[in-house]
Amino acid sequence: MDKKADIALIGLAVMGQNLILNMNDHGFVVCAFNRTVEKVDHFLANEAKGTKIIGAKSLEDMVSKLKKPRKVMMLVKAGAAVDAFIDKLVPLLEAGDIIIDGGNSEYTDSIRRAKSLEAKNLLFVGSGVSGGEEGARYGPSLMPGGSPKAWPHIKPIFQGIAAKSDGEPCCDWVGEDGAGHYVKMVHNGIEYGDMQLICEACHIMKDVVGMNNDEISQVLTEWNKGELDSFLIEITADIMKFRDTDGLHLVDKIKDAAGQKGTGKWTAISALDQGMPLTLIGESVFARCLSSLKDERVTASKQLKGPTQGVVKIDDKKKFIEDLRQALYASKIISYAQGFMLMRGAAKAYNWDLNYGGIALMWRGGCIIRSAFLGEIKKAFAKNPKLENLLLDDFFKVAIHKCQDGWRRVLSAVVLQGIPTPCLSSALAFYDGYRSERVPANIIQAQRDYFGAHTYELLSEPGKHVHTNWTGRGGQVSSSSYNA
Ligand code: 2AM
Repeated sequence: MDKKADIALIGLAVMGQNLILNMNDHGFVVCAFNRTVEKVDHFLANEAKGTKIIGAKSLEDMVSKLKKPRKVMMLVKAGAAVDAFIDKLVPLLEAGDIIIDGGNSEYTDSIRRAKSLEAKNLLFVGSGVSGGEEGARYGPSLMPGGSPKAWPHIKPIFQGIAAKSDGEPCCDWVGEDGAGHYVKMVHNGIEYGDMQLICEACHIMKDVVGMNNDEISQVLTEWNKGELDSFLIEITADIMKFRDTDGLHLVDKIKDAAGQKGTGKWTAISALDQGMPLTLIGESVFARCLSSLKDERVTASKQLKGPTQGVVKIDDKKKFIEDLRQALYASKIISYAQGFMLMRGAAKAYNWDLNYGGIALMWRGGCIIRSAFLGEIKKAFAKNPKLENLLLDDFFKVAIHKCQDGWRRVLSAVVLQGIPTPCLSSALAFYDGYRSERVPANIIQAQRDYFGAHTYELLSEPGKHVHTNWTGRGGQVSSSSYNA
């Protein structure tokens, strides 16, 4: 048996196994390995039976079975396990060989690993992989970044196994060092936002319009035929109508305390670090935090009153549902505009040359946020690769103009009725802030100068920083030598 493998894959949990089977389906010979080596034989004798997949008994054995330059992909637990395998692999590899981390690693780790491996003449790829187990098996969205020299060697495998959208692979080179994992992180943040927006829309249908779960499911199914066509709307339509064995809706029996694994939080942290107003994703993370304070909410619900004027009357239910659809669509536009603002900021901070249209295409299929909408984002960046903000693209400008009146009507109703809509509301606040030539930050500057002599800049004298003695008589402006 001296058949050499095209790639090795370490990590035989479900994601790893499914990626191997997917690669095999596309004609690549894969060598499988796992820390617990018995799992290799089990995999070969069961899931991989009758395929061209080969196995290895040790890392040395695995490396000896690979074509050069060797490509070793890891799908192991993020963190120490990745570093442990890298440390063991380095002495076994030669200059130009490629180590790929397909796990859910933090982008800062990928930046560090790329730099350290490149210093050893090895190539590193940190790749986002999205689409869950099903995606891994039949077509994930792949977001590889790292050492650019690795890309031509892994491109046929990655683009071969990735999901396709209109015949194009949902996989392209993202950028240097940690760019792939960064973009995957933003994908997950956007996923948090999309999920929370849909929850808010369902909440409004239930408590403002008074609809039951089956009616909500029907509306979502309708929405899924138009601008909002997406995987998350589709599965939520299924969830809302799903009945338990006793005939009751299962969703109503689930505890309203959302879990999280951290990628939404990382996205928000990165936004704060960069000073980017990623308000919608931030609110979606906080909404999960608030939901998980279940006991506190139960106590508070018995003591804190809502609005006194009672339930808002909806005269034209059909019109209100259309307003709600527009509110959801407009908020989604804001969320993606903010997500791309964040990536633009990161590209500047980390020196990445990100291909924004390519990123939209990578997310167009295969992953959790896949949607028709991403096709429009792809088009916007194809028209203008230097587009500064999605909101300034003609398509999205017209769309948000068309939606905004309905969006405002819905939010007026939910505010009057006391329904929490952190994402729908923060999206509108962002829109109104972003389109404002003048915001009240001049008062903040005055306050900062008043209590801390932080100085301010006069509109009439750009670049000049001045301080005023606000408590002194006359309050005259005096020049200052310090730059705040
Ligand atoms: P195992 O089967 O030997 O547990 C997902 O958990 C994958 O990551 C599995 O393949 C698992 O290997 C691997 N993994 C988890 N923790 C690890 C560690 N500390 N070192 C190496 N592999 C690890």
